[in-house]
Amino acid sequence: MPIEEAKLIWMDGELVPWHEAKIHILSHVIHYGSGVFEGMRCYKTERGPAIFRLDDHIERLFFSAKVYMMEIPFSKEEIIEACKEVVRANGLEECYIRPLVYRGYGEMGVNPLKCPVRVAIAAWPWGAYLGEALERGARVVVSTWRRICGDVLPPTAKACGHYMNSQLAKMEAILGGYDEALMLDINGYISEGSGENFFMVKDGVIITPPPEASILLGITRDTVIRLAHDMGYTVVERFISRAEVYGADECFFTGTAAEITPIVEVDGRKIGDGKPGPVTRKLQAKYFDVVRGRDERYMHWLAFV
Ligand code: PPE
Repeated sequence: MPIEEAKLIWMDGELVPWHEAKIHILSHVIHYGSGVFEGMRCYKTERGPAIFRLDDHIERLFFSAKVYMMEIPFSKEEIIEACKEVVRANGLEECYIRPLVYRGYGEMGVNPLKCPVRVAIAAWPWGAYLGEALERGARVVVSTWRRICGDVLPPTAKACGHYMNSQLAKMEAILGGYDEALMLDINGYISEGSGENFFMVKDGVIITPPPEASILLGITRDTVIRLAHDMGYTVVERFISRAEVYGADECFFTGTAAEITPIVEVDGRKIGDGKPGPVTRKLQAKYFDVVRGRDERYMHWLAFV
């Protein structure tokens, strides 16, 4: 998907024109993947544009930075305010927001400790992450690439370099004619997609892999767990085997970018009747109501810009 350009990008405290938001080629992040980032969505609501779970995303950004010993030269409050400012300054109503904390120009070599930590925040309009799959459901294949495990690279940190693992899985899936990859953890249990968490529904129970299955602790995953619970469903976090997925009644992905995307096929096996399932549809509808400020009970998750 080509980027739909906006006007201004926040860099280290200043708004700079889109095409001037540049860094030096010898910046540490470019060579060694030394950055951490977030992805948020801002939705149009009756009371104006609102960023969904902004505080939680910034909390995770600071956690990821801590894992990689990057001291962010701004407070959480300053970053939160900057995210809102970027949306306002670009006059956007619905957009994706990408804060990035990275090691800049200063020294070469693996040791990152003396490279400056810099921050950028961009926002642009971004449609459905998996395209038409949001409606018709995604065709998914289990990847031959295993998800990074915690004693190699900690999957709970959302770090730039970690996405080389996701890219291997994604390319394989796309070149094989599928919409997305489903990765197994190092023990062969279901982990997550290249940029989404995984859920399945069996006999009315909603099941998702636990934090120990090498997943990013997705904020959409947390949202869905809470909404499902409030809707009266039983939600279980436990290890899921590959074959168990083939027998699921429904499956879906969750993510800020992917939102709630139904999965209708895994490894050539139809899931349920091969169409997005009723529980998935109900959760999808509830999710869109919540992010667009149409459900008073969850207004505390909205940060108006
Ligand atoms: N797992 C991975 C590996 C992942 O990248 C994401 C988000 C999730 C789970 C879901 O997390 P959350 O957004 O908090 O519910 N992926 C982001 C980046 C996608 C991209 O291609 O870039 C996103 O959805 O914003």
